[in-house]
Amino acid sequence: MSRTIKVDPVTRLEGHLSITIEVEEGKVSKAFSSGEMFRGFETILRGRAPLDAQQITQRICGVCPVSHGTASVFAQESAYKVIPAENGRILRNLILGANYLQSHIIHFYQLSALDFIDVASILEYAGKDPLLTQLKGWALSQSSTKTIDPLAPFLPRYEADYSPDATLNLLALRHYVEALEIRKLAHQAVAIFAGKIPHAPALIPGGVSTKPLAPSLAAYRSRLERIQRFIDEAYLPDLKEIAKVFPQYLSLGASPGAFLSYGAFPQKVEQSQHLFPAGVLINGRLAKVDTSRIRESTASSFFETGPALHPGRGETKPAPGKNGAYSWVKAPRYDGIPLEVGPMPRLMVALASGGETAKHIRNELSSLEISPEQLNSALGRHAARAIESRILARHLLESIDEANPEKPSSVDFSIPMEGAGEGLMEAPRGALGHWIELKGGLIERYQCVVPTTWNCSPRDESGTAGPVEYALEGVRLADPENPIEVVRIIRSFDPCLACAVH
Ligand code: NFE
Ligand code: MG
Repeated sequence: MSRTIKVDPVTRLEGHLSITIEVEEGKVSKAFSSGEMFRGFETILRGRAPLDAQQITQRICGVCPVSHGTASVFAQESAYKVIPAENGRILRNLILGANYLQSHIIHFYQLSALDFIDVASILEYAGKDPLLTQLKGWALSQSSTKTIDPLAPFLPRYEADYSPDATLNLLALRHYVEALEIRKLAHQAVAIFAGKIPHAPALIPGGVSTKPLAPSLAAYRSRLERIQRFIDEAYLPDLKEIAKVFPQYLSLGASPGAFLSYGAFPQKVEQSQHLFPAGVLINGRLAKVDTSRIRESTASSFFETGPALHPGRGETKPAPGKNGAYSWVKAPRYDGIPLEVGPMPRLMVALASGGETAKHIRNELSSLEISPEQLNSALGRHAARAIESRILARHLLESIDEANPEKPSSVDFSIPMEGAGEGLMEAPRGALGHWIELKGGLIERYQCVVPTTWNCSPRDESGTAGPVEYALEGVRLADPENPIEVVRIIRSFDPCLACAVH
């Protein structure tokens, strides 16, 4: 007998996602991923001055504004034919890098850890750790009457096979609280060179508008060192312990094995080399990224149906209530293939590319006792975020000294009346592209293809499911009333629907 289950909204993620699954004989037979709202940034940008774009697109998201600002200045630099200043490249990497770290840490502790560890352990806590005592006191204070469950602040949650290891639960909960402080430091590190966060004003075509002055560099370094300690002493060890308790999630939730990375953290102003390299990896075969192969399908999306278009020619024509549509997310495809994007695909592309980063990834994987193949799984995605954080923190600390306080952080440019540009970068959640077209000195067309647009895409015109949909199909549910397996797999992608629908 088949039944339909709707998880709506999926909580502990950004934006409005609902997932509908069909369950047959205890297994997910079909999954449908729906972005539940329209935002219209691509429409808002039409007819505006081009320099508005890096400010307006940052409002797509409060979690990854730096990424949209960066993709926008890359798109404009490509349209204006300008190469940014070397200091600009370095400071952009420092800004984006600190934003990655806050994003990965909050995703693991605040958004995902409670899928695995048992938060109920806090009620039994009788020790003297101030953070845990505070957390227990807070939980109890929120439910001071006898009729309210003492776990109320953390409810509702599915009844599930949470970790039975009280020591692990309490340690992870301690880190849950500590992570908030770490995140604050990461935000401060971003703001030192970004001007403020969220929505960084300092990102401009040609570079950044702040300078790498010695006190700023020192302020950044001290915060990064503290964040690095947390990654090494809490994030990676907690991940390793959780993987020991839930080994099945090192295979559950795999996507078809087709990955994209545009390349993260350019090591040259020409973007010819990245800390995490660019590439398309399909069934183990690595190729150069060729964006002319990208098309966005609207077959199952609430947009007018037409031929799937390249984003450089893309259109945004909402069609609410369209027959057969079930999502406000478009469906990007590469040669017709849905690609998964994010930290795990970045590591997969880096491993296939070889070189220094691949060596670091292999070392980290072996300390976690995870094989490269196991990365394509729910816990593998979490492991990829932790590994990426560690490699990135080390790299950022090394690159602080490359900034030169004596040199400018940006170069001048002029805006042509006509032109077009493509800005490709890696946001924390994966490959992000902005496409801009200018006419009469104003924005004629602006299109974004966003990480969660790839991952949470609905079916395309040939009926092929998106990566999240695919990852859910075939999964066995221990208790369909409590589909914990489903949310563990969805959250492993770190979806941001606010971004996906833009
Ligand atoms: Ni709103 Fe974002 C990142 C971008 S995700 S969080 O990372 O771009 O689709
Ligand atoms: Mg778009």
